[in-house]
Amino acid sequence: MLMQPADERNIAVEGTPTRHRALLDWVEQVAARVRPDAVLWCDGSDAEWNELSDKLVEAGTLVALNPALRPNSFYARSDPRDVARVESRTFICSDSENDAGPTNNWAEPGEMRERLDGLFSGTMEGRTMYVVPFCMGPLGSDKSIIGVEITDSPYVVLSMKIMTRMGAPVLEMLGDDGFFIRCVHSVGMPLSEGVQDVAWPSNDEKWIVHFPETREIWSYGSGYGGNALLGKKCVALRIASVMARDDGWLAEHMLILKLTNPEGASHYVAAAFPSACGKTNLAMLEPTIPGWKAETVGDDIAWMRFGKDGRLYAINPEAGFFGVAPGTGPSTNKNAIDTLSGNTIFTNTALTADGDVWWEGLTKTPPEGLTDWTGQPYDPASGKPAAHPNARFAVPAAQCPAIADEWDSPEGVPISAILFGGRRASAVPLVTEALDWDHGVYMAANIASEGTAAAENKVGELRRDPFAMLPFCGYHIADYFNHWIRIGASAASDPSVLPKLFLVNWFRKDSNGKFVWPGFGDNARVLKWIAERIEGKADAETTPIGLLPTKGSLDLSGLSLTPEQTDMLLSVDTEIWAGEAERNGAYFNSFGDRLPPALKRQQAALEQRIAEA
Ligand code: GTP
Ligand code: SPV
Ligand code: MN
Repeated sequence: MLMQPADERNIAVEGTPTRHRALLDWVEQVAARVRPDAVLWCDGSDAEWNELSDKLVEAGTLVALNPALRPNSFYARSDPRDVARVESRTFICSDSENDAGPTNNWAEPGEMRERLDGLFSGTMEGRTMYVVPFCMGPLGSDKSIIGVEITDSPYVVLSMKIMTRMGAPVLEMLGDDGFFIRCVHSVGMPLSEGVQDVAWPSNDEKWIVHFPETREIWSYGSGYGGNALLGKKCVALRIASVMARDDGWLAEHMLILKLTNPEGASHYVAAAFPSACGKTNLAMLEPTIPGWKAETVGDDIAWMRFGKDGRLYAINPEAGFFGVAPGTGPSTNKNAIDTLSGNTIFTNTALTADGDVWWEGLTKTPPEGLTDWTGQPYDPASGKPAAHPNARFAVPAAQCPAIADEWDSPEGVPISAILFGGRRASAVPLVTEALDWDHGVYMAANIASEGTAAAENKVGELRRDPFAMLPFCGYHIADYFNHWIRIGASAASDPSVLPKLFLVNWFRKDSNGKFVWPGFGDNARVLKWIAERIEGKADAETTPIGLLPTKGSLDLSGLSLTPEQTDMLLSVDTEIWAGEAERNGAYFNSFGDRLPPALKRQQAALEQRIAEA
């Protein structure tokens, strides 16, 4: 850790850990605007972690958890107004409004820069400005992308150490003139004369701003998750999706898992589900079917490029999991529970009397003497949850007992199947295989999902979330659809090994509002069918909406589903699907001429198949 007092801040080569002139100049420029008390270059060392965590415990931002129960772990309570991503405050400031498209907020870049100049002017007064070099992807991989986040939040620094490869090795990889993405973050609470700091500084005014052409991010006012850990959603999805469009690859909101059958043959599978719709859980699942094994490669983001052999290879650009705590328990996701044994930062869970964390779903009943996420003694009779529904853990990926050996392989893993899904109480079957690549793109473009606590939209309300990328695509979503169509036809791909595409839905509900499918470890049954489809071993029935498992080809042995329940999971109601198709068509029409012709053809073909059924 290298400290530079502001008054001696000659950001020359000497005294700084890099000779990268453009980086040094930029750090100096930002410092001149935000006017911190000191500038600190983070090296990512354990000593730095200890120093910062001690400081945050002293300041009351972090509670050190009971080391006998959870060593080197900490607990933070955010400001209750700063608990999730803020999509309404997230902007894509492309030069042209049309390039941001109808699903992003856009502002004129010049005007936005002026506004940011004002907001960031003096925003770090009284604070330390941390310079955090980070690498998305394995160190030394030609598939990785380097960023540098300037932040005034030590909580962000600690979280970045968990979630990314961070510090000195990254500067080394960057060299004297390497490319890096510029990320500036401030909680937006300068400690001017007389201002007393608070445990979780933030600002009611929030701006999460991306300049895709210059690959820049400016984030103001929030200290939380995807708003503040800029390597994650801002770099690895919004900016990376633009870079991927320009360079012919894919940056996606997807988990990656390795599935091995009883004979020892493996397939790698990627899956895109909207926020809080089951990626972490599927990435860590423990199959309930004998002999099958699942291992984790990534739980939230996948970058995929064609290899020389024409296969699509995926890397997980992250180094940690920033997962939803509530609902995570020994019976639903034991691997996650075991991952969290130490070195973890928890945010907005409840705190137990003996200095550990708790959330709904960890145990059946809450222990006595809980403090809830707002800091109040918890009253189970209140009907309110003790943990915020979007309470999260940040934990190193390497700690996961199910982590695959190749999780940080610089080449990535070859993908055999890509799943898309969402929360759909009705209509959508358990699993549907696409008829071909373009049909899969059509299905993914039409994903809709019931809202969750991970974002601002109403919980339970159905919203379109194409490819689970609605909040994360850094450009016009219809151009993104077209990019996917082009990837399928890419000269770099070998069509015979292009991943097969599937639509899945774990969230079908019966008339009593109960989930019909047991989910979690039993999702391995669906993965088994998918693996057997890839190998040409399992049967499928052609329906107007795609290929469904035949009765008998999906392994339901040992489950106590009634025939009606199985039927509900595995049948297609053409009347309901006529309505779905109509709504898809209306959704597509909202993109006008920008919608790729291939998707117009898919729309017409679906309508025709339903009409003929
Ligand atoms: P983000 O980190 O926001 O991107 O979320 P995620 O997609 O990783 O979701 P996660 O796996 O954390 O799951 C979110 C919620 O969905 C939790 O409450 C889980 O218990 C629940 N869930 C996950 N898988 C299943 C499933 O198969 N069936 C049911 N019924 N619920 C599930
Ligand atoms: C999501 O909302 O998809 C997350 C959490 O993974 S956050 O990092 O806050 O975006
Ligand atoms: Mn996510």
